[in-house]
Amino acid sequence: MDRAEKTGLTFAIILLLVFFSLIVYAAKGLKIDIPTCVTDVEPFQEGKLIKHGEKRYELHILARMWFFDFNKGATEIKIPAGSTVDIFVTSKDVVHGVHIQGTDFNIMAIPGTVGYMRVKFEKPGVYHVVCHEFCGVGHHAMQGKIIVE
Ligand SMILES: [Cu+2]
Repeated sequence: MDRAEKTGLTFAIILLLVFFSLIVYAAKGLKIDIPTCVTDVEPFQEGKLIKHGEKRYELHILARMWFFDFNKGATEIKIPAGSTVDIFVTSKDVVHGVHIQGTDFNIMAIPGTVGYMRVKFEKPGVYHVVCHEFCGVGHHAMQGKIIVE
């Protein structure tokens, strides 16, 4: 190994350590949440909004051709500002995507699996939910609303 190789290798290792430190900093320091696929929750067949307490909710979004079922067939829900919502996502038929505009929530809805992410809705307003995976002729109309009051 000559000097140039050693320098290159050292530089590459330092760069890896810097990148790894930045990932740890983003996760722990900035508390950036990464969406996950959960394995201990069975895929559900119906959308459901469950209230667990003051400003604490659990939302099961069922994506299907071609709408989002947020709560027993409803395509929009209302929650108070400042609510923390544990959001689970699955699909009844084909692959869909669920993006809640104005948040970091952006998860694929895959049949047979459940995606999860926690979102805190601080600001009042209408949060539009759109499908971001082409899922057929009704894809463009696939949308819902989360109304934060
Ligand atoms: Cu779609």
